[in-house]
Amino acid sequence: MNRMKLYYAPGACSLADHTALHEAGQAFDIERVDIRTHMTEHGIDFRTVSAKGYVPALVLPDGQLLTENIAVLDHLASLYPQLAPAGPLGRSRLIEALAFISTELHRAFKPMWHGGSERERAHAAETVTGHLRLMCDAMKGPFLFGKEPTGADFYLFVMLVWAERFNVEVPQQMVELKRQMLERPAVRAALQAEAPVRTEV
Ligand SMILES: N[C@@H](CCC(=O)N[C@@H](CS)C(=O)NCC(=O)O)C(=O)O
Repeated sequence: MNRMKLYYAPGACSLADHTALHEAGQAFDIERVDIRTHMTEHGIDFRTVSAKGYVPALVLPDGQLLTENIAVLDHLASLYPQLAPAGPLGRSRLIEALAFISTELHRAFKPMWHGGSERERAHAAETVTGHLRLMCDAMKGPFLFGKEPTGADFYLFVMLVWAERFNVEVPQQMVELKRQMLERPAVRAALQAEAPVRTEV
């Protein structure tokens, strides 16, 4: 059977999907994308793979392409239930968290990645810290939903790596979540495959 194949860029949000694939424990393929030139490591124009031109993009075993972190991480949770919280509302809670991370937290970093003014970057940093505090208030354990991380925690981890990179204030619970993440073999494997990515605590 064909394997899934993830198109990723080092340290980008696709690190969440990459980590989830490692947590799932099934073999998969990866291909690096340079998001400035849109060329892949095999010399293919990535826009011929995904017209959106951004990562993550996951090619499924039947050849279909799945994009958007929310959809990719939810699909992986449908295949590997350990990537979602348990219980009847588990998948809905996962999507709720993924949507918040994608549309509020991830989006808030835009001025930092895309040359915002000092004022815009300061405002963005405050927004990120505020969103992280909100998430802390709802945390059910060391990870968002308890003792074990889900796909949402892997996405959150990427946001925490970015927060570190841009010197954004992070609540202590989130510092601890990031530290625990860095001990997980799946996180280490994804980071090693994507190296170099700065992750200092
Ligand atoms: N809506 C997309 C956004 C993905 C996204 O922002 N990807 C960034 C990396 S974190 C990217 O590939 N940017 C390159 C570009 O937009 O050309 C999702 O949630 O998956």
